[in-house]
Amino acid sequence: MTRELNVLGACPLDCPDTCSWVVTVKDGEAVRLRGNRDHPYTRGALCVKVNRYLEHAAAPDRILHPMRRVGPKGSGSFQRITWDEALDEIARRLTSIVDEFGGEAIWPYQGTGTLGYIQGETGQAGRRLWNALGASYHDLNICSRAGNDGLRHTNGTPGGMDPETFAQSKLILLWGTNTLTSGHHLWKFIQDARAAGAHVVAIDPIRTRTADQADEYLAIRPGTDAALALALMHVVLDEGAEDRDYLENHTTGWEDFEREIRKYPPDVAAEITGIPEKDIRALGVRLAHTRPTGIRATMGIQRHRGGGTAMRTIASIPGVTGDWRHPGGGVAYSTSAHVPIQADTRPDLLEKPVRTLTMTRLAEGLEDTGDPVKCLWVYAANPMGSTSDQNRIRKGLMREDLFTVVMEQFPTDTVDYADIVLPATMQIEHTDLHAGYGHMYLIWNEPAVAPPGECLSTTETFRRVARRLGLTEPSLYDTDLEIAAQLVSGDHPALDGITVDRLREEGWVRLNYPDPFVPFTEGFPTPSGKLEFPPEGRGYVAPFSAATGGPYRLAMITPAAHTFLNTVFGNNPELRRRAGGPKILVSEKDAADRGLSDGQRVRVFNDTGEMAAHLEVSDRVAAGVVATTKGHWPKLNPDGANANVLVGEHDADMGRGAVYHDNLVEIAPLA
Ligand SMILES: Nc1nc2c(c(=O)[nH]1)N[C@H]1C(S)=C(S)[C@@H](COP(=O)(O)OP(=O)(O)OC[C@H]3O[C@@H](n4cnc5c(=O)[nH]c(N)nc54)[C@H](O)[C@@H]3O)O[C@H]1N2
Ligand SMILES: Nc1nc2c(c(=O)[nH]1)N[C@H]1C(S)=C(S)[C@@H](COP(=O)(O)OP(=O)(O)OC[C@H]3O[C@@H](n4cnc5c(=O)[nH]c(N)nc54)[C@H](O)[C@@H]3O)O[C@H]1N2
Ligand code: SF4
Ligand SMILES: [Mo]
Repeated sequence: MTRELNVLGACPLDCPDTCSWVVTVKDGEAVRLRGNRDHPYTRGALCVKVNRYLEHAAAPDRILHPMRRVGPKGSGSFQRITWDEALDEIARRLTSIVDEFGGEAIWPYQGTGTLGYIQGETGQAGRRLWNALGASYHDLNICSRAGNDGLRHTNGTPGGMDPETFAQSKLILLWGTNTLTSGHHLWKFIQDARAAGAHVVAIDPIRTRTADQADEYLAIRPGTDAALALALMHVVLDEGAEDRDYLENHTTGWEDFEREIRKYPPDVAAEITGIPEKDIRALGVRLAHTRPTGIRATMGIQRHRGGGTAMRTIASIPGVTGDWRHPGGGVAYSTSAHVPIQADTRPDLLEKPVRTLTMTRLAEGLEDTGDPVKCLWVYAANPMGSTSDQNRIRKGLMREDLFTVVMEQFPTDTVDYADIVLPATMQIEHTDLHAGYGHMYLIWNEPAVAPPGECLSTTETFRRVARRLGLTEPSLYDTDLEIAAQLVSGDHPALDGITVDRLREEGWVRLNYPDPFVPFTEGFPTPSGKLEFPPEGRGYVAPFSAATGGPYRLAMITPAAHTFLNTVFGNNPELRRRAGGPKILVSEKDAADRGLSDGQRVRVFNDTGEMAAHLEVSDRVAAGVVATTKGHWPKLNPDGANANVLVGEHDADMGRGAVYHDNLVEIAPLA
């Protein structure tokens, strides 16, 4: 008799919704995957991508064995080797690099392939080993850092609204966020709000599928959101609708900031943002008189030169309107900061302080000859597909003296440059603990099936590397369940009663916060304990794309693709088919000005690089703006490039965030 077994798990991907999922296992095989109907945020649905996760885990191109490169770097020619051979070579190379150049010559380049606390990003998996070796720190700033820092200036934390409380909002601003693509579970709460009369506004340079569903759409010029925010607050003041009591008792810096707001009346903001003055005024009036207003602003907004400032200024709005008083009011960027879990990465194992290398600056880091990186250890990352300035990264990865190890599930572009490839488990095959960055739950991931081939989890791989290096520090050998217990052992009240046993039993647990959760009722975690407005002169930073007079005149944005999750699923045949190859959306005017027509093959180019794409003439973008998406695998495109070939390695104003949506390009027919 065969029996079906349902195993509860979590989607590991870098998506705010962190779904609770149910894997049905029959005869040791995962036969069905669905969203958990009992979970209040997942509500039974996964998404168009992860519905294919089991197919993906069983895909014929899955990496199942350790491999050693045999061809030149970049060729993708490998020979299968045993784990013993791989570990021997790794131990030999790491030891000689540490002896000759010091531990800091190792760059542990961890990405967002999994957000797990045990295997992934949130727990900085592997960092204990790196500390024991004295490796450089890796600043994982690629995704949301500029916005986090901007919010920290204003609120003392990136944490804000519980997204579930949008159900209680009366005005919802979907600001630089494509909800139906990049975290669609929020939509049900928005629908609940709408059923109760809420008005929904999308603010985006692209008329996205989310904008199509909104009550109102404002086409904003990329990178100019702070100017819009200031003008909206200007109208709130014109209406005399500012919350005087809130300003007085819960904020600091108002006098200064009020002067800043006065510099951005709607007509000035209209010039900057490209949004008609009357629309800015109308939304300002609506904002002035609608409580609670909930602002969903996510990471798209901060992938610009002024990205940190944009979030800092947008976060000032509820300080003026007093929206933080109400459930359904305020700003929701990420809930991560509400999760009181801190992995113990054992910094005490470092013999001396070490440098920090910055994820968004990989090209530069590989070029630096002063204190060179000699080992690049890539895990859960695909920098050849996802990181800025692809051409220079490629050059860096070609360096013969660079020892590159890649732990991967699939033969990505980055794998092609590895000296040693280590086969990695997928989520149904390993243990992990997750929290969403768009909800307030912890979710347990119990392994459902045995790993295929010789795949190992991140933790097990690092345990084996440590053993082969002869390291004796006991904490390097903690089991996954021991790590899990450490993670939830904190004494923060939000963890009261949450144990590993309970997580394994129930699959998910809401953090112990009041429900509905209204943050900042007890003050803000800023130095003053109050919401801190930006100083005068610091309300708005113009984007790189506002520069005029140069040879490149089109502002290019490259947001999330509907069918990929970053570069994950970029090799799935059906999702690739649905996405089509790289496309570039261009307004009718810009196409006509360049003599280009719909469907034509074009080259998109600037001084950083060049990418081939299909041109789509579209009324979804305004003149001066062009849009493509992230996620395509460069090597699966005929020209071996994706949009990051056009993204310069420039810093946003805060946290050295990447400027994926702030590059100027030109377009010409493909010869
Ligand atoms: N399907 C899918 N879902 C994903 C991802 C994916 O690749 N695919 N990626 C995941 C990851 S890693 C993250 S970090 C999250 C974040 O995802 P989001 O926060 O949604 O980030 P983006 O997709 O970069 O941009 C969101 C929207 O912002 C718009 N935008 C760009 N520039 C500006 C601007 O200057 N102003 C305004 N107002 N809007 C602007 C874009 O056009 C886009 O519609 O999504 C996650 N979810
Ligand atoms: N043009 C453009 N580029 C962007 C963005 C953009 O908006 N525009 N967004 C940026 C953002 S928000 C982010 S977060 C980054 C993401 O950039 P990265 O962190 O590099 O993420 P991915 O490209 O998805 O690559 C993750 C890899 O990890 C692998 N993986 C998944 N799970 C595991 C695991 O458990 N173990 C191991 N060893 N490997 C695993 C997957 O197979 C995949 O190849 O991309 C950025 N790149
Ligand atoms: S990618 Fe997001 S929406 Fe899709 S299953 Fe994972 S957490 Fe859910
Ligand atoms: Mo991200």
